[in-house]
Amino acid sequence: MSANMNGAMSRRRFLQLCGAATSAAALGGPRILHALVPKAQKGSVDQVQDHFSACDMCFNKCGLIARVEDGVVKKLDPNPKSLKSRGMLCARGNASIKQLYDPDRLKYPLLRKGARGEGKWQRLSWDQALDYAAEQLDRIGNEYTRCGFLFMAGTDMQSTFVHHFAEVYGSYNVISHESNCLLSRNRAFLDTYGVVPTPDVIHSKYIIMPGANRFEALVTPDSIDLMTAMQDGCKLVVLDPRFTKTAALADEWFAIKPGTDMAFFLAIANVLVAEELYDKKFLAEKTHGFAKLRSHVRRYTPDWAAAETDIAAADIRRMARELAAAAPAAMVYPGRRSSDYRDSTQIRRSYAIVNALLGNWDRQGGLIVPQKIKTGSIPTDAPFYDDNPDDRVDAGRARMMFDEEGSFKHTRDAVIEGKPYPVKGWFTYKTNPMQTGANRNKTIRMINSLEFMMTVDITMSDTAWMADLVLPAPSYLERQDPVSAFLASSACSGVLTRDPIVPAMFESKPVFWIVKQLAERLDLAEHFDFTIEDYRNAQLAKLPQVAKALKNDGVYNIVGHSHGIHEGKPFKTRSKKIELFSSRYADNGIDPMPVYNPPKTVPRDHFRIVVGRNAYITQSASTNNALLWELEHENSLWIHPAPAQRLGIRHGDTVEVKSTAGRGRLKARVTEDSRPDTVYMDTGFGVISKGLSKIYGKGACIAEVLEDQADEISGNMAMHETIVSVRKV
Ligand SMILES: Nc1nc2c(c(=O)[nH]1)N[C@H]1C(S)=C(S)[C@@H](COP(=O)(O)OP(=O)(O)OC[C@H]3O[C@@H](n4cnc5c(=O)[nH]c(N)nc54)[C@H](O)[C@@H]3O)O[C@H]1N2
Ligand SMILES: Nc1nc2c(c(=O)[nH]1)N[C@H]1C(S)=C(S)[C@@H](COP(=O)(O)OP(=O)(O)OC[C@H]3O[C@@H](n4cnc5c(=O)[nH]c(N)nc54)[C@H](O)[C@@H]3O)O[C@H]1N2
Ligand code: SF4
Ligand SMILES: [Mo]
Repeated sequence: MSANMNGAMSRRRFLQLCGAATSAAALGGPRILHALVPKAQKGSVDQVQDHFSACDMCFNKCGLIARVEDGVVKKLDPNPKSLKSRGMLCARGNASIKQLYDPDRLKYPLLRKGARGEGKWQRLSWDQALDYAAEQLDRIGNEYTRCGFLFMAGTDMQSTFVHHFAEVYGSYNVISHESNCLLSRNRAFLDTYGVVPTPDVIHSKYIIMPGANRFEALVTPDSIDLMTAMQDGCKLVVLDPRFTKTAALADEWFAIKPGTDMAFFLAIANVLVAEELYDKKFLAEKTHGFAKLRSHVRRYTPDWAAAETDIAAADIRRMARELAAAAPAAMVYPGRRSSDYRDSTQIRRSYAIVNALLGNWDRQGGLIVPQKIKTGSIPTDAPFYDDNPDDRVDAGRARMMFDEEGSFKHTRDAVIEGKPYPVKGWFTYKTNPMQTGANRNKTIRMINSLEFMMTVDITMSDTAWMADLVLPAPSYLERQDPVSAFLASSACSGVLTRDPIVPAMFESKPVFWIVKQLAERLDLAEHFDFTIEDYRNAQLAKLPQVAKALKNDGVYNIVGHSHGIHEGKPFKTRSKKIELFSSRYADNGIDPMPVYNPPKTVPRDHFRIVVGRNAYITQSASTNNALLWELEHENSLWIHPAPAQRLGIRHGDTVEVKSTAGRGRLKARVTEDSRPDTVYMDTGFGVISKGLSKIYGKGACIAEVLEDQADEISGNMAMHETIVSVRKV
């Protein structure tokens, strides 16, 4: 458990608090749970039932079994049949019970009364709320265009219904959290391999992990497989300006200078090429542009890279040789969140290219593309609106944006500017851009330029706090979801679903119901002429074996070989090969191979601020959870002792962090766990919502301090470009 300014809790105590069987009087415990559950929902005292579900405290969907006693969810256990989660339910998963029985939950529809963000609300009935929302959707669609209404849905099995609603309503301005997360990584790997691969961690013998934190930022099964692989002799090298838990457990950790990873990997490529440490047959058969790459990387020597990265040339050379010796069961871990630099796509291209040189494609311990089950669907069509503008509102603001994803950053800019056309309405579902979109002041400006904003959430997030209409949703333990097929690893892709474990509390309603009701009010009911049950049946119509496994085991696992299965098949790229050189980039005026530009210099006593995670916070969303809050009451600023001393800052002092975007006040955590030129703070604090009673008034909001620069190719947010000053207050 991380050193924590507010007192750490032992693992034993945490688990005691999770098991509601313990007398958890300090946190309310069973008595409060019972008080929150309406009498009618409680069963008889000795009724105990176990139900399958899939955790939704983050996107991983770990399989679980929920124990319900007397109508109350008492305990969650991992579902041993869920291969993806490998028998694990993390601290956040265990804390789901406190998400369900959270006194801070939204209970009924609320309409804003005072000024935006003032926190004055009027309770509405569902009919009043839906009539009002439909009226606004209709009005904005008519006064502007249908594209004048923006839709944003986060990670969720029901987000597909929000997308469907946007389509039939007539807006193609649909965004998600993904342009704040991993789109530049996806861009880079898609443009190199034609597909985004899965790292076969469990079989790997040598992993370089740049800018990823698998032992805290959990991704199942990679996090668990990494431990297994290391027990089996896999070597782990971590590049991170912070001493993370992953760094602590690694064989080697290099506190790389932020923003210089491309220099490191170009130098690795330089050594592999110069010393001919690559699979010649593989390169000849499967890659495009090797000769060009060879001359491109000649200038990127380890000696040159050492000065850029702060990693010794001898270490770079040694690691290149070690990687090659372990290949093809060796990899540069592709990573996940890549919302970091203006050239993130090109940085990730350099990872992809080193992987290609290692010849690890479709090989055990390398990069694989496991099978995925193709579920069915209900065919739907959407009306055509001929007065709509030609393109998305953010079109053309990045060079190669994903059409279906767009960019949060560029959309927000376009809305504020009102260009190329006005967007005046916003629907958000299960996403909290006030905390997860860099530059919070800009998000507030965007919201203030709107005529209507509605938010569907389970609590009064900062985003809900700014909305005009707030609608309460059930948590995952209370709702029925469609079926979801996922890719996981060499041993465990699969399918899962969710059924209500307990009835939805308060007046909460699932977003499927909400958009269906809106569709009815907008004369679009024919496009939502189905139930979730119908939808799920259509998904599983041709997959009886999946339906059976879901019923018996709570999950369907695809097992069997997942490497060596693409042999002889062309890559889905222009050249039908792995593109070391991208002619498509060249055609778009983009460097066809990654060209290194050094990051801007950090002036003395200024710092680069970076984003990251710990194991008990999910982005912004779990800091107010009663159990997880016990582990961290407020965030603090990681700052190295040397600059801290120069600035007269001692451990525990209150400091102000300031950038061109905004500022925040929080306590200093003086620690050698961060480079002297880099500071860090957790996300999910410094909230403006008074509806988050445990954390309101605590710590600072990193989204306020982060500037909103973007990756030039994908439009992905670039959050690590921000330079801050720090002073004691
Ligand atoms: N507990 C927990 N688990 C999670 C999540 C969560 O919120 N909480 N979120 C899930 C989601 S949505 C995602 S996308 C993944 C994210 O998983 P990761 O991408 O692994 O997570 P981050 O913590 O964002 O890791 C980024 C790391 O990069 C380091 N870093 C910053 N700048 C640089 C740089 O220039 N070079 C290098 N080499 N390193 C740098 C940061 O210090 C940080 O430790 O985690 C998933 N799992
Ligand atoms: N500062 C900062 N910014 C970040 C990141 C970061 O670590 N720090 N991480 C980036 C990454 S990798 C990602 S993926 C994005 C994620 O960005 P977001 O999509 O904003 O993710 P969360 O912060 O998890 O917010 C989820 C919201 O959904 C609500 N919610 C939870 N469960 C339910 C439910 O069952 N139903 C409904 N209706 N609502 C629910 C929560 O209350 C919360 O308001 O953020 C990105 N931006
Ligand atoms: S990693 Fe933890 S929070 Fe995420 S789905 Fe799994 S158990 Fe839940
Ligand atoms: Mo993410």
